[in-house]
Amino acid sequence: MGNKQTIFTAQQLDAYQDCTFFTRKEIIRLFHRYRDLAPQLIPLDYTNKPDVKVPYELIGSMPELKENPFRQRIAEVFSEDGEGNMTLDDFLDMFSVLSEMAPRDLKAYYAFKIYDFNSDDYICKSDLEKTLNKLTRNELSEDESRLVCEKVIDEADLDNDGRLSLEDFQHMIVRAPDFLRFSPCRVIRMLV
Ligand SMILES: [Ca+2]
Ligand SMILES: [Ca+2]
Repeated sequence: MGNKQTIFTAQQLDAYQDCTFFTRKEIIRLFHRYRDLAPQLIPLDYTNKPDVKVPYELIGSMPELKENPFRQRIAEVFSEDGEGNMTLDDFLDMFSVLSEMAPRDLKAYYAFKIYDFNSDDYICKSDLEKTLNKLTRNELSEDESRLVCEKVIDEADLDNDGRLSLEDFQHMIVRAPDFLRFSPCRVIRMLV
């Protein structure tokens, strides 16, 4: 036990560094945050890749997520099981994309997946309504919400198929980058 760091092998740390925007130090710090969520579940030795997950309830209660109306969708999108229960790899991926170092294109790609509630690779009107209701914390009436959604689709739907593909969405983001920031008032002002 003389080694300071016995959680990962050097190769594992290299791989994590390659797949995320984090330094070794940050990876180890995030590992400890991950483990602290469920110390009885998560071993301190990851060199043999333990097959364990932290349940969504604990992930969603983290300070970075607990105020975010999309926390459950975020966890679902980043979890391999699709239900928000996270392996360490899922967890590091999520924080990497949410970090300031992640490029806007990558954030937009994941925002699209998060807003695509039924995971059919399009944001349709009902996805957009759900997104809007979460962004505004249900402050819009049904009519207002429908109106905004129609307007968004009308403006962003470049190929006129009545729904937003990733490409449509990326164009919209370029014109209205604040959409990525999950800020209700700004989004509404911008869209209406
Ligand atoms: Ca969809
Ligand atoms: Ca379209």
